[in-house]
Amino acid sequence: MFLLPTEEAHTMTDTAERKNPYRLPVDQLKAKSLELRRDIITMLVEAKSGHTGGPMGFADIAATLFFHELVYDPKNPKWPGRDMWFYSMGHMTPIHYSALAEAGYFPLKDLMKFRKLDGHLQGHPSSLDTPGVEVSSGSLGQGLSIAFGAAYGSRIDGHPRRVYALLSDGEHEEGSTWEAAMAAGHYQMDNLCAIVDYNNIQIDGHVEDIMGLAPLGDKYRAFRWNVIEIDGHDIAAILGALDQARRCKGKPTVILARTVMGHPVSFMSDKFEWHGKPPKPEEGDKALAELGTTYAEWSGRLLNN
Ligand SMILES: Cc1ncc(C[n+]2csc(CCOP(=O)(O)OP(=O)(O)O)c2C)c(N)n1
Ligand SMILES: [Mg+2]
Repeated sequence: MFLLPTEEAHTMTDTAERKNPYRLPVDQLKAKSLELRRDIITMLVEAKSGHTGGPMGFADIAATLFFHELVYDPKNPKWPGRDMWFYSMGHMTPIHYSALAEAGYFPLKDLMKFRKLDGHLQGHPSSLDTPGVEVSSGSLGQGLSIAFGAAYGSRIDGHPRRVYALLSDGEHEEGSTWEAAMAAGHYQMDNLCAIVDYNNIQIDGHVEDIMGLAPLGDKYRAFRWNVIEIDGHDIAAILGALDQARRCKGKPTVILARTVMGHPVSFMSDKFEWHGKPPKPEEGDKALAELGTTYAEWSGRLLNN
């Protein structure tokens, strides 16, 4: 039997209660994505370093995954019955950590120690330090291979879990992504779902100007994938795509989610300059005002929970 390194053999009891612990409806998922965005801005102002734009753009997808779709137990991160997700885009930690904290993996106040020496939330995720982080990442292009391996192992095990590879558009410039795509198509890995944060932005410009990906859907179809294209800010569409992916048999699914970097903050939206910098305090105030709160209110919420 194939075993993932830290896991014990699963039993029927381990997997019997497989469901998301929240299963929030659409309106509450929208509210949750707003909370995640407030967390991101607040923790980045406090940290004085980190990535703002990508995490903000991915908040609707993360809210839907963590508060409706993924199967996990925040009090038992290594529960053998869990789904697995891999943030291949390691720089997206602000959204990954805020979702983990809001889901109950660790206290919200830990977010205020993002990137600090006395905290456990590194700039890029470390599976040795942070509960809920399945694998360390940051070197782009590795996540789909890792997810493919986990999906293949789970299938050999007869485990009902689903495996999610959370990918960026920029990292499709890495050849290893395409090796994994080819393997997953060939092996008909229908327990694998990739979600691409298709914001058309990478570190210093637009993806189409630097190394064009289009037509990305056709490329995945050529590699024998089920392809779903959605607006990555439409929560009902995200739910529908995840459902369709779950029901697709004989093929892995890729959800190409069109997102806007920095969304919905006016002065961050679709600006590659916000890829890798935090808001200065006055920029944080402006962003939080657009998100309906203040730094004092939201940092107070984080520090007291
Ligand atoms: C293998 C590798 N090469 C380069 C980098 C440096 N890098 C970090 S983020 C990034 C931009 C990639 O674009 P995308 O992942 O789409 O990021 P977005 O700007 O949309 O958040 C790059 C080149 C890296 N982390 N890993
Ligand atoms: Mg991008």
